[in-house]
Amino acid sequence: MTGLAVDMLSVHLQPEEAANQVLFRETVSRLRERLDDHGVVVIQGLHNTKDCRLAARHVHSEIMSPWATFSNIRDNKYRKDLALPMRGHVMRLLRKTLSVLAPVFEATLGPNASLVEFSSLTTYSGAGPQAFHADSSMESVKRMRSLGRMFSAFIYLDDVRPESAPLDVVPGTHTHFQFLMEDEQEMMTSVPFARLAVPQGSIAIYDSRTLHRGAANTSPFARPTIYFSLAEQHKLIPIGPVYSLRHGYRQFPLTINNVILETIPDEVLADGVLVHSDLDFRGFWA
Ligand SMILES: O=C(O)CCC(=O)C(=O)O
Ligand SMILES: [Fe+2]
Repeated sequence: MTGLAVDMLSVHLQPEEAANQVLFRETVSRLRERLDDHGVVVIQGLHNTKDCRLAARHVHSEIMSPWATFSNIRDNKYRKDLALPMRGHVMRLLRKTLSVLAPVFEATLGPNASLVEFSSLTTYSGAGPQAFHADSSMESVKRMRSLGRMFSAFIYLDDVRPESAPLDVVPGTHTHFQFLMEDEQEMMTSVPFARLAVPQGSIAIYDSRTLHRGAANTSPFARPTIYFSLAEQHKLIPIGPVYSLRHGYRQFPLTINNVILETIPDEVLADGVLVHSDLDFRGFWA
């Protein structure tokens, strides 16, 4: 289902909120409610076309680099998952996103959540559907309570059409999917799901326990995204996700505030190597 299902899971920003990059208190509550109740929310109209295009070019240039190494995600033949350098247009987009959404993450994950993934996922024409899955799993409610809550957020750098690899989600599964018997889990993959065909500049945030998949791309267009994952601080993080983050950044416990306040040490930011986009963008996009 697209249309109505996407509307139910979406929060549209008021023009004033998008322009000032500050959310109204009611918007923060609405986003929190969706995340608590459905395990997924879409925010439309967060980023403008120019920022999305610049980030998409940056990602494309990184993917084309002969040194690019890709993370091992599900069904990755036509899906390229590339952990990103924390610089340039993609970093600006991350900073902008976290600055605006900080109150939402504070309300759901507590103060200053940890940044555990910063990556890009481009799904090319010809990709088949992934199997429905939850990114993290845990064996008991007790275990779930002791683990940190974790969200992943995809920023769509181009319009996502129903046939260009949208995210399919089964809302509300974050509370119990883990604890179903195997055949019950199987049944959950055949219930109606929401197909998040959303305009460029939207962001989808989902709980890592929510049942979802990357759908097929039968269109001629690639679906470029950047994504990040945040987890509650001072708790163990769930097992399951690929934790797609450049190796150098794993040495330092990165948080939302490090990104917003630009307090990541230079040696961590440098990550040891010159990246392809440094050459590509020199003097070109400045
Ligand atoms: O591509 C997407 O929209 C989702 C990808 C995904 O769920 C995964 O690789 O675990
Ligand atoms: Fe996933």
